[in-house]
Amino acid sequence: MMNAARRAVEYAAQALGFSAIGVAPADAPQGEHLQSWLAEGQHAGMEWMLRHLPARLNPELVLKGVKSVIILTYEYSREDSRCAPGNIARYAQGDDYHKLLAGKLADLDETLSFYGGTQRCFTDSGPVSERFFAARAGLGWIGRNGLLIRPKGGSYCFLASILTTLELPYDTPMPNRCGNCYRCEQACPTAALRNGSCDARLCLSYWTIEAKEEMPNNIRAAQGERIYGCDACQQACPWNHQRPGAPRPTIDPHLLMPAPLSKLSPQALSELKPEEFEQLFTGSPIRRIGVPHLRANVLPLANNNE
Ligand code: B12
Ligand code: SF4
Ligand code: SF4
Repeated sequence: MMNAARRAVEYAAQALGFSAIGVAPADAPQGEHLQSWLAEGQHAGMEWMLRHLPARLNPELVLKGVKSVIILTYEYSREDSRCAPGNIARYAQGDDYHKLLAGKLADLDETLSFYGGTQRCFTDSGPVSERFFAARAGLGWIGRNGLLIRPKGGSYCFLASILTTLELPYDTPMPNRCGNCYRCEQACPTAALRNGSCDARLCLSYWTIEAKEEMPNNIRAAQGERIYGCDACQQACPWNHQRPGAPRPTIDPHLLMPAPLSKLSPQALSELKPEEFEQLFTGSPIRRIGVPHLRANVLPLANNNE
């Protein structure tokens, strides 16, 4: 019966465009690393991470009776993220993935309900350690850049999670294959990576997206052309380099950069009026940072280009 539920959700996920699926037992995730990371303040200004801690350590608080955590991967663009206005991280070039994947997850929820399950679904939105469960579900390993690395797909993918009360057949974790490689650590412009983990206080992704406070000068000096997110520790990773003859994954066209954005200059982007910002970024993940933060990210580039 539960094998049938697993087959049904696998089949439905493939039809919805997910590239892989794995299942992990929902036992309390190993929390020592997360707790010491938080205790050291590496979450910077993301106070919500402290509030999420009890639920992170105990998935039962997220869904009563939870037995399994299903993790799905969804590919995003691998193209160089340099466009006219600057460097936008690959994952944020197209439509908002939270919304795109929410509809697909609702379909999978329905499939699992048919087999008697109760579910809660998330993508980058809930108190679930998505990378931990992805590795536990055998989809890849956690690299020195802190990201899930897949032997055939690298790290350019979103993770989505479904907590379910169904006890599905579980997958086996795979060994870490980073070996003696430290390219991600060496490529990080701010030395944010240490011992396989990223310190958000130093991370350009944090400063260009999440931070409510002004970017400190030492981080600003390392910003380069990045105006939203940072891909340096992914670009450096050999598992993300296209192997000759290997098939390229099909990317959902919703996740590609729209032409009007790719043609803007940093100057034009820094001078956007609120209504122009809305027009350009409605439906994009970039919208959430608002005009003042985007302007602050773009201004150094706009000034350089004058
Ligand atoms: C907070 C957050 C951030 C913060 C903090 C980053 C960080 N250090 O986690 C900021 C804003 C900086 C950020 C940046 C990015 N993020 Co982010 N982020 C998250 C979020 C919401 C939580 C991550 C978290 O819990 N961090 C706390 C640390 C301590 O946990 P952790 O590193 O995951 O460690 C766990 C496991 O590794 C494991 N573990 C157990 N024992 C041990 C022992 C050791 C020694 C280690 C190392 C780990 C370990 O347990 C830990 C706790 O559960 C997740 C979504 C989610 N709900 O999970 C997305 C998520 C991790 N982010 C994602 C992405 C894409 C990015 C960026 C690439 C975006 C960009 N291009 O700008 C960068 C990459 C930065 C990096 N190298 O990590 C994706 C990753 C996809 C993938 N292939 O792995 C996720 C999963 C979102 C999603 N659903 O797709 N992110
Ligand atoms: S996202 Fe950029 S700043 Fe953050 S850890 Fe990776 S390379 Fe460093
Ligand atoms: S760059 Fe090297 S060390 Fe870093 S995640 Fe990739 S394989 Fe691992």
